[in-house]
Amino acid sequence: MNTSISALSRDPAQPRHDWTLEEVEALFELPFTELVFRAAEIHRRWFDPTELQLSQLLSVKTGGCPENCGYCSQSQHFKTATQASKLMDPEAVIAAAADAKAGGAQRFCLGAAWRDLKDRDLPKVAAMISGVKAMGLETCATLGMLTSSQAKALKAAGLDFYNHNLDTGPDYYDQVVTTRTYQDRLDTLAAVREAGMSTCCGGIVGMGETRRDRAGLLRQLATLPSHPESLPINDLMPIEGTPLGTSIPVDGLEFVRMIAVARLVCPKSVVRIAAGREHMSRELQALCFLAGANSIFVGARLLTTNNPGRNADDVLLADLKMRPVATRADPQDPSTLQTAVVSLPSSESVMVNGGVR
Ligand code: SAM
Ligand code: DTB
Ligand code: SF4
Repeated sequence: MNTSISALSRDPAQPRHDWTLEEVEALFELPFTELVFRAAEIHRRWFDPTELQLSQLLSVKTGGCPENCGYCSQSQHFKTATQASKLMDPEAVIAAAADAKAGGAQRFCLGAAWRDLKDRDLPKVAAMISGVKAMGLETCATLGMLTSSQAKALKAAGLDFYNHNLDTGPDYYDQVVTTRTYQDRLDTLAAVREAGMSTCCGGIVGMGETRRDRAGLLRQLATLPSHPESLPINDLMPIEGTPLGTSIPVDGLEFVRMIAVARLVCPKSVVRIAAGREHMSRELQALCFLAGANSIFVGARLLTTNNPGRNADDVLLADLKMRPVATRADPQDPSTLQTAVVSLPSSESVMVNGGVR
């Protein structure tokens, strides 16, 4: 088969790992309606477009971080309004997780303002994870860099997902943070995959990057050995006192393009509108869902900043006739991740990322 015929016969819904930067940039350049339509089509091949995955964050150790990420309220390099605090006790974390579950969260994500996890903190963190897991919630943590043995210990404690963002494209990275390298992030992601956990990995828009940098981030995610199971796209929450606190916001339509291209290059990933919904209209969020976003953070707080909160989100979901996705029995059990064919009321058959339905 010659190249042009094999390219024509390629099913765009099948994940690829050989994306070039030029191909990803070309998707961004499509007419807006064409891009959103294509992304919506691919979304329906793997997911029910009326379903949303709901995660909730808790900052279990706030502030005082030695890294200098230019967007972050928790870096000790910048003077911000965020108060530093010590690592929480597992009992308090488990109580917060119970509240989150009662409020409808499906996954609970522990965030710590660390450059890397220290072995001395592992027992306390492991107790938090196993307590949250025992409650029937999916577990996620974001604790900075990990060694392979730490990743294995977290997995053994019951951790399903590890969040570690690449933040931006490789060429813009050193404009955002200089205390670690892109390769450091890739190494931790490799340790997480090798330990058998799912990865949650994405980035931030609105840090002064170009569209090429945004395409560079998505290309990087799409060429990882396996696509992230969760792909968060954060719209910068500007923090007074940080170098990026006065960045010019990204236009809403460009944010939708970012979501749509993420959906096209990582067709089976759960794409999250992460930070930034606080300053997005309901219509903009709806457009993101049309373009392939199928996850949000719920709860009134992210880590140190605000989020819409339960009442606004309940109304939004009701008005859009969307509902929480049925939680998988075990995200680590490959049999629950297999795709299944389901019928929509229209009798149109679609492929969805299955599990208990
Ligand atoms: N210290 C760990 C790390 O950096 O991996 C975990 C916590 S860190 C706050 C988690 C992620 O939140 C960052 O990688 C970044 O992508 C996102 N984030 C942090 N501050 C943000 C902000 N002001 N606006 C949008 N996203 C932000
Ligand atoms: C992700 O991609 N975004 C979350 C979570 N993963 C850890 C964090 C958003 C933080 C927003 C700023 C704040 O609340 O401090
Ligand atoms: Fe530290 Fe994470 Fe904030 Fe960077 S993003 S300063 S590593 S808490």
